[in-house]
Order: sequence, then C-alpha cells, then structure tokens
Amino acid sequence: MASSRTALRICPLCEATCGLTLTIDADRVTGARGDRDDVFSAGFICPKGAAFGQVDGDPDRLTRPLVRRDGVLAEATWAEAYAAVAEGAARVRATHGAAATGVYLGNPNVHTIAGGLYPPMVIRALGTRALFSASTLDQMPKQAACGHLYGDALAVPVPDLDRTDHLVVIGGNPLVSNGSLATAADFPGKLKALRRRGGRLTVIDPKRTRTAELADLHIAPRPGTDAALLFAVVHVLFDEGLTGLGHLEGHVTGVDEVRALARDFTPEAVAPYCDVPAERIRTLARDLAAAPSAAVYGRLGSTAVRFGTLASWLIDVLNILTGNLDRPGGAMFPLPATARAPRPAGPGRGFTTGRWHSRVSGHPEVASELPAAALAEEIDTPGEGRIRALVTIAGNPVLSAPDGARLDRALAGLDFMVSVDPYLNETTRHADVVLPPPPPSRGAHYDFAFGNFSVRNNARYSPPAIPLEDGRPGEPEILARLALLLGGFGPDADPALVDEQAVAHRLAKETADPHSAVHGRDPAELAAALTGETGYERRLDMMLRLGPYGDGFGADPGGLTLRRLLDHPHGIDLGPLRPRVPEVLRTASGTIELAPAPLTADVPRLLAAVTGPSGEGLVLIGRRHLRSNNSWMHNVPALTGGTNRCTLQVHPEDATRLGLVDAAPARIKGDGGEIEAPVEVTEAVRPGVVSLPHGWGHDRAGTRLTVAAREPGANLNQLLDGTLLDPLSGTAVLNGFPVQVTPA
Ligand SMILES: Nc1nc2c(c(=O)[nH]1)N[C@H]1C(S)=C(S)[C@@H](COP(=O)(O)OP(=O)(O)OC[C@H]3O[C@@H](n4cnc5c(=O)[nH]c(N)nc54)[C@H](O)[C@@H]3O)O[C@H]1N2
Ligand SMILES: Nc1nc2c(c(=O)[nH]1)N[C@H]1C(S)=C(S)[C@@H](COP(=O)(O)OP(=O)(O)OC[C@H]3O[C@@H](n4cnc5c(=O)[nH]c(N)nc54)[C@H](O)[C@@H]3O)O[C@H]1N2
Ligand code: SF4
Ligand SMILES: [Mo]
Repeated sequence: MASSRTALRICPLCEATCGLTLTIDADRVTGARGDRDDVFSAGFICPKGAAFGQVDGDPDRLTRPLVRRDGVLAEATWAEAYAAVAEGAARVRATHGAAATGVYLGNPNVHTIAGGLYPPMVIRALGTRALFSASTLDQMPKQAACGHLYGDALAVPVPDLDRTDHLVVIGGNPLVSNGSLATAADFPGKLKALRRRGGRLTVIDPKRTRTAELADLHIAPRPGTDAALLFAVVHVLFDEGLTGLGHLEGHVTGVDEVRALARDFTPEAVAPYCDVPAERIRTLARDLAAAPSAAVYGRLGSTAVRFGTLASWLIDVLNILTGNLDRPGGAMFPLPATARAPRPAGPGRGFTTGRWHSRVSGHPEVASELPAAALAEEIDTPGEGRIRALVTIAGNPVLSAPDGARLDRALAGLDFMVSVDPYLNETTRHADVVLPPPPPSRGAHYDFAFGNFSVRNNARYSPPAIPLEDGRPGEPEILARLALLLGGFGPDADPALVDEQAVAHRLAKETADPHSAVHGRDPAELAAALTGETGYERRLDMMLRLGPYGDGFGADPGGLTLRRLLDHPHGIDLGPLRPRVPEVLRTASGTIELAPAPLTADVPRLLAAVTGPSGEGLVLIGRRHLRSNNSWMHNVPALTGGTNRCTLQVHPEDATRLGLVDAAPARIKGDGGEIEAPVEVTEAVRPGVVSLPHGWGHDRAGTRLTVAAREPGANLNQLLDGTLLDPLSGTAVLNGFPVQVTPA
C-alpha cells in the first residue's frame, strides 16, 4: 500500500455536491469517504458517493472513441473520431444546412465543468434552434415561473433550510434524492435539525415517502392536483386577511389580480378534486402565515405534472404573500461566486417564451429550448426543417424521455449522430461517433450550475485527482473540439481558441460596462493576468474575479481568484444567503410581477379540471432510489440489487380490486405502450396511485452495460406517447398520468 494516497474531489453524482476524500492506489480510486473539512458538506456522504470508486472504474466505461464503419461501431483513435465528426458535419451542412442538426443535453451537463462552459458554443457553431434537454423532463416549469415572476429564468429561490421555522416540501423526496433545486449536503440532517430547533416540516406527496415519514404533517393529494390545492391556500390567505408582503412592499405588482383569480378556488371547491379535506387546506394557510418564517419548496412532483408551471408559480406566490420571499428563514436567492457581480436595480428585459416554435406540434420555445418529448417527432416527421443530425451530450433520452421506442427508431434513421458519453447505452448505440470523456477522477470539478441553488453561498474547486492518460482528452477539450468541428473549422483547429474567444468576448463586455469593476481597463491586459493551467481554469479564474466576491482584477485585493480557491482545497464558505430584492429582478417593470399574463391565461384550464369530472382511474407517479441516478447507475454492482428494483408499487386496496399479487408480474398500459413489472404491494402509495421508477429498460441490443443488462427492468416512459405536456414550459407530464394495470 506504499503507493496509496488521498485526493479531494467534489462528488458529481447528485445536486448535493458533497466533498469526498478519495483513496487512490496507483491510478485507481479504491475508496471514498466524506471530507469532514469540506466547508459545505462537512463529511456527509451517501451510498453513491461511497461507491465513487466503482462508478469511476466501471470496466464498461469506454476508453477509446467509437466510430461507425459499414454499420458497425468499432474503436478508433481520437484523430479518426474527430475526422469522422468533421466528415459527418460537412455532409449534413452540404445537404441540409448545419441548422438541421439538433442538440440534446442530458442531466450530467450540470455536474461537469465541460457541460457548464461549452454547450452554448456547440449550439452557436450549428446555428440551430433545435435544442432539447433534460430540463423539459424536470425543472423547466420552475424556470418558466421564475422567468415570468422575476424576469430571469435562473433566479430560482431556494428554501433557507438552516434558518426556516416551517418548511413545506411539495413533490420532493430529499431523503432519497438528496435534494434538487436546493443544493444542501446532508439534507436529511438539515430536516432533523429543523425539527430539533422546534420548527415544522409539512410534506405534500401522494406517497408516504421517507421524507413524509419525518414530517409533522403529511398531506397526500391526488397526483397532479397541487396547483389547485395551492390556489386554495392562497384563497384562504386573502379570505382571512393573512397576507403580508413585509419587506417586499413596493416591490410587488399584480397582487389584486391574484386575489381575484383565487376567488374561485375555495378549499371546498378543490377538496374533492385534490382529495384533501378543506379544513386541512385552511390549517396549512394559517400555519404558513403564523410561522415566524416559512419556506414552500417544490420539486419533481410539482413540476413534471399537468399544471407544472402554475404549481411552481403558486409556490412562489405563497412565499411572497406571506412575506417569506427573500428573507432569512424563507425562500432566498443564492448568489454564486461565478455569477456576474450584482448591478444596480432597475427594469430589465423581462422573460418571454414562444420566440420560435417547434416544427411539428408548434410547441413554443421556452428558455431557448423545445420539449424533449417532441424530439422524436422532429426527427421522424418528413418536411422542411426536419432534424437530420443529432448531437447528444451526457444524455440518454431513449430511456429518460417519453416514447423511447419511437425515439429509438427515429435515431436509427438520422443521417449523422455524435454522442459525448462514457457509455454505449440505449441512446448512444445509435451514434456514428461516440466520444468518451474520462472518468470523473481524471477531470477537474467546479459546480457552475449548483451555485445558483445552494442553500449557503460557497466556492469549491477540485483539480483532477488523477492525471489524464497520455493522449486522452478531457471533456472540456472534447467539447471545444466538437464546437470547432461542427462549426466547420476542421480537425486541426486548436481547441484553445474556443476558450480564448470566450475570454475575449466576456472581457470586452465587462470593460465597456460602467458598472463593472474593470470598466475602462484594457481587455488584453486582463486576459494576460488570468492564471490557470488550462483554458477552463483561466475561464474559471475570470468568472471568479468578475463575480460578486471577486478581486475585480485588483479592485478588491482580498477578493476571490482561482489561486485563492486552490489555496483552500476544502472550499471557501461565502456565508448564509442574503436578501437580493430588488437587485435580482430583471422584469420589464423592475418589480416582482405576481400575475404575469402567460400564467394567468392558464388558470381557466386549471379551473376546468377542478370543476370537471373527477378522475376515478389509476394514475402513475415516479420514484427514485438512493442507490440509483436516472438511467446510468444500474451498471455499478455496489448500487444495484436490494430494494433498488424496478417494481410497481400498488396500494393493498387496489391490489385486491385488480387481482394483483405481490411479486407477481403486472401488465401496465398507457397511451404510449405497454410494459410489465413485478408488483410490490405497499400502503406507502395512496389508493388510486401506482409508482414505478424511471431509467430502467436496459434490454436493448447493441449496448455495453453488462451489469445493467442482467436486471434490465422496464422503461416506464414507454407508457407515454409524448403528447402530454405542461403547455407553459413544454415539460413532459411524468407524474400523475392515467394507466391501466392487470395481472400479466
Ligand atoms: N418517468 C420519468 N422520467 C424521467 C424522470 C422521472 O422522474 N420520471 N426524471 C427526469 C429527470 S429529473 C431527468 S434530469 C432526466 C435525465 O435525463 P438524461 O440526462 O437524458 O438521462 P440520464 O439517465 O441522466 O443520462 C445521463 C447520461 O450521461 C452520461 N454521463 C454520465 N456522466 C457523464 C459525464 O461526466 N460526461 C458525459 N458527457 N456524460 C456523462 C451517462 O452515461 C448517460 O448516458 O430523466 C427524466 N426522466
Ligand atoms: N438517489 C437519487 N438521487 C437523485 C436522482 C436519482 O435518480 N436518484 N435524480 C436526481 C435528479 S435528476 C433530480 S431532478 C432530483 C429529483 O429530486 P426529487 O424531486 O426530490 O425526487 P423525486 O423522488 O422525483 O421526488 C418527487 C416526489 O414527488 C412525488 N409526487 C409525484 N407526483 C406528485 C404530485 O402530483 N404531487 C405531489 N405533491 N407530489 C408528487 C413523488 O411521490 C416523489 O416523492 O433528484 C436527483 N437526485
Ligand atoms: S449525496 Fe449526492 S453529492 Fe453527496 S455523496 Fe451522495 S451522490 Fe454524491
Ligand atoms: Mo433531474
């Protein structure tokens, strides 16, 4: 064990961003434990982080690129792979134009430096509007709601977990997910601490989850009905005179419109629809108003649902009407170290959607994206503007998006496809070129995305724990090259150009901005002052220095730089969240626009659902497992087996009624197809609801997922046909859709 050493590495496997201490023997990670000195996670770790070595060292990870020749994917050199991308891109450009190339960005892009810096350049190189991502299978409703409310789709308030007196969790299960759109290492510990300091936890979830088991109050509504329930809470606040904007007074417009809209949503009117007693809704409103501080927080059960944007909006409406937005203990806006330093408050450009529309179904663009659920039809429907080529980066939409069978066929018919992914999986098996990034231990890490959602401001950087193998590019280089290749620059273009251009562009803007710390300075001199061994490090240095805590290139000598971060390997704590209204607002009015027209226009649809015939049939909801992550961790032995199985959870009453027997297979039918899964009878789900995890269905040929293929499970997204969307965000309805279940 003489060669054994340790290295620090922020965990990229979920949004909690825990600091890990890796044990490294020769060039292999042989152990991982929580870094007790990490300023953010203080030693917390979960089973996925503990399995970092197996995730990192999975023998099925691709070590060399794959290139399709005569229909067969075979290993190739990097030079051959880049040449194949150049050839494919040139062919598509010549026959259909570069804009006929679609881009799909998967979830791990928010967990890598490369994914944080280079995808915009890939998209710009193509000049394409066919951008799809996991966001429209996830949090886009929250971003759309915040875009309309605050004028910035990235201004998403997070619950101030460490200080709140009453936390309301709607459709989230942080004990299993470890939190999402609320980056908090040791979320479970923070919930226990809340209870210990006398605070309250309310959980709204159709399932008695592990998080619900911790709660003072668990409300189990019918899936998909939360928007109505929340509107009724708003109704009670107005009705009983419980609203109070507090410090937000003068910064909010549209309160009277919301009051008028809430009139129809009496607790009695929504109670039968939500299947929640009216009195419980009243109590929740009174509790929220009475708490010294409170934060309402929603996750996937409030977003990937029929009224996802309305529910996401109403969550913030509640925080605002009770004066809890932007105050300690409420819901607050983080201020990441790599954000632009705050500028003076004032009117902004506001947020609009529908600047363009999808070709086949006419879905509006939202935050420059089209619905992932519409990717298949955009490829397989003939006509002008059809997608003929596709770039996927860190995504597996064949399993994660609706109707994988259709997408599977569509991908097979593309003229060209390139995937940046470590695995040959259900999606990448269709690529003509697969470019595999190295395992996480061989790359640097900085959480560009999660600074926006951290419940405490901080900055942490991990240099690569193990050097790259000779001749193997890191993911930043792969994506920089890809941008150049897709832009027609050829395989010999220097990837460093991409970073230099990004630096020049940003510095030109900053030096011209009278509110910037570097106004009037020479961009070339600033660029020369950047430190860092690689292009991405220099960009990180630039962002930190121009950021809210930065040294401003000398303006504040004590401020953040990359060098300071490197001097603090356990990270730098930047303190608890601080109020940001009105500086954070970018709406056209410069206020919080509580009743934006696009949202209020969707309210009649909700009212029609509340007053319409109540759904009697079974609906399906998703679930996650602590030792899993979407579709891509079923190949790691330490994370498989046990209770991490693809079973259909059914309430005992439904099981009896439908003739379903525990452990026996059931046939599940939805609009998009049929699948089979073993039944698990449990009282945890409410009657009328069945639950199945996603990311399974590893039974397709032509993948290299040896472990996952042994226990493939069923792909729940095959039950969807891709037409069921939240219209304001284009997000697929993955929770609360109708199914029929019979014994198989
Ligand atoms: N029914 C249902 N469907 C769902 C959900 C649900 O709750 N229910 N959840 C949805 C949600 S929230 C999400 S975010 C999506 C996820 O949707 P996707 O992002 O499309 O799917 P993932 O399974 O996360 O696939 C991640 C891919 O990234 C690759 N990868 C891993 N690490 C790296 C890396 O460092 N670099 C690169 N380049 N690639 C890497 C993996 O091999 C895998 O191919 O799924 C959605 N689908
Ligand atoms: N272990 C693990 N951790 C993960 C992931 C993983 O796959 N595994 N994925 C990561 C990703 S990409 C994400 S986006 C996050 C997601 O993080 P979370 O949203 O916290 O995780 P989910 O388990 O999807 O929780 C959604 C909850 O909503 C409930 N629900 C379903 N329908 C409704 C409804 O109509 N109303 C209400 N009120 N509740 C409903 C479900 O029962 C479930 O408990 O987790 C991240 N962390
Ligand atoms: S909670 Fe998330 S970030 Fe922390 S160790 Fe587990 S997977 Fe990694
Ligand atoms: Mo997600």
